[in-house]
Formats: sequence, structure tokens, C-alpha cells
Amino acid sequence: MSNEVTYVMVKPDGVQRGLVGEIIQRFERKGLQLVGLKQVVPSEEIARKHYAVHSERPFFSGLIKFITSGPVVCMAWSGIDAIGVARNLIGSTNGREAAPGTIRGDFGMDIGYNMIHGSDASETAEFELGLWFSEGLNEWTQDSISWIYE
Ligand code: D4T
Repeated sequence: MSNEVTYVMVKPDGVQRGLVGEIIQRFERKGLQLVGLKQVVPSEEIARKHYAVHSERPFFSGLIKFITSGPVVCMAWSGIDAIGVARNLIGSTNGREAAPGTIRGDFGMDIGYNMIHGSDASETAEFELGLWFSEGLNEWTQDSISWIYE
């Protein structure tokens, strides 16, 4: 049990479908703390770095084309076990199989167009936060925190 910061990104399909507010609201209501937020159109360079682990996979070039096709919303969320908590809110990769109540389970029907990304481990979170938020994150005290953790 430790405080973590995770990288979460609404992908171009989530932005185009007007799901940004809904997604942010789910993370806020859960009790995670927002420590970074911006909209960018990813360059091919940053997209390739972000998805480097998939560079040999058959879907890689389509994935890069998709992620660079328009604006994404980059977020950093902080909290105890934030990486796993965010993954649980997001749901499994394929929207058709993701559990109801998760973001992908409630709004998605596809593997590629799955609306949102969340870091899958502490090393990847560190790498992705450094990549997308090279300017750094915001440090602030969340007043409601004493009512979120006992
Ligand atoms: P991300 O990394 O975007 O949060 O998604 P996941 O962690 O749930 O899934 P992943 O790493 O296995 O896949 C990364 C990214 O590639 C897309 N993808 C994946 C795809 O287009 N076709 C595929 O067959 C797979 C497996 C979707 C997410």
C-alpha cells in the first residue's frame, strides 16, 4: 500500500465521442487526485516511444496512426495504489469483454478504439509520466483527503 502516480490518457476516439468529462468525473469521484492535465496532438515520435513495447506487433502501425490522428487528453492521477485502481476503473482491453461499470465496459465495443490508456506498472508509469509530462506535475493538498482515507 503506497502512494502512486499513474499516467492516464483519453485517446482520440474518447475525445471525439465527448467522453472526456465523464472519464475525469469517474476518476475524481473515486477519490484519486488530479496532478496533471492537458490536451495535445501527439507527434509520431512520442507515440512510438509510448508504444515502443508493441513495436513488433502487427497492430503497431495502425495504433500509431490512430493515436496521432487528433487530440488526446493527458492526465496524471495520484493516490494509494493509483496504478491498479485506475486499471480497474478502465477495464480490460477489449470493450466487448470489459466488465460493466468499467469505462471500456460501459462505453466501448472495440480493442483498438478503447478510448483510454492507463499505465500498467510502476516502471511504466514513471516512464510515461516523464514522456508526456516532461514539464512536471502539480503538487497540491487535496482538502477532502481526510474523508477519502481513514
Ligand atoms: P493501453 O496500453 O492502451 O492502456 O491498453 P491495454 O494495456 O489495455 O492493452 P495493451 O497494452 O495490450 O495494448 C495497447 C494498445 O494497443 C491496442 N491494441 C491492442 C490493438 O489495437 N490491437 C490489439 O490486438 C491489441 C492487443 C489497444 C491498446
